Amino acid sequence: MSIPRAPKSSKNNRGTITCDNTTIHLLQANDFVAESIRNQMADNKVLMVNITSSAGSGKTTLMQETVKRLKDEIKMGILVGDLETERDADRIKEIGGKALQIVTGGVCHLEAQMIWQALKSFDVSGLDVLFVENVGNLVCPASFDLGEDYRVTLISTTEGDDKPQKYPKMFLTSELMLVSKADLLPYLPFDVDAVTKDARGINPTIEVITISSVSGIGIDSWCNWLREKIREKKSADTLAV
Ligand SMILES: Nc1nc2c(ncn2[C@@H]2O[C@H](COP(=O)(O)OP(=O)(O)OP(=O)(O)O)[C@@H](O)[C@H]2O)c(=O)[nH]1
Ligand SMILES: [Mg+2]
Repeated sequence: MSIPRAPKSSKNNRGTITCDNTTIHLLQANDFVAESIRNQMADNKVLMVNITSSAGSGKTTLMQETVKRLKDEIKMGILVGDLETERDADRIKEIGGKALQIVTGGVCHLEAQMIWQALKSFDVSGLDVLFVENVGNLVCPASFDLGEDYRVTLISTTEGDDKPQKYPKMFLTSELMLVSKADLLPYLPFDVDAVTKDARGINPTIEVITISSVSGIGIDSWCNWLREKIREKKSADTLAV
């Protein structure tokens, strides 16, 4: 008896984007919804931060650490995207965070309409910041505006310091690069200065903070970055009124 083989093509009917023209139309539709989300966040004075990285770079662990440190000071909500399972949202909820999982059913990135749908059952009023943990992948999430104020990309010491040049769009479209798992630097051939130079060669204004959710290196700087952006968002909204 022959064992059924998994389909190799990604041209299936689940929303995967492979055709050039379709991609252009889809991105236009995405941007339209993203703008509506941006307006909703402005109305609610909520800072929105899209967290991206390769799979396993430490996004959820950073979210857990951020909740632990700031939950008494900053009101946070976290939408988490994954192809399957509720595991990341469960990890955040276990330590008292407000989280909702978006299961994409095989789609390798979050799209604005997924956020729009999630927001129907996730109340953002009263929040200071809405984080979106994107699907772990440095390629397609770079093309989808979710309506965020800032895009923050993690690059972990375990994945190699060559990623900015290999996946330039993600670093071009991010305002902050977090070099994660810095506790492992003594054991790995990872050059923070070189990765910073490469990222700034692509995006001269990208900010860089080196962090470890395990040892706590740089987490104060990350929290201060967040505090500053929340403050700026609230005062910008006030000025606009
Ligand atoms: N040494 C070390 N390990 C870490 C650090 N942060 C996360 N990890 C580990 O890295 C692994 C992946 O961490 P996650 O936080 O699940 O990564 P993620 O980016 O959310 O993964 P996906 O959602 O699957 O893309 C886990 O085993 C974590 O314990 C860190 O700062 N240092
Ligand atoms: Mg995760």
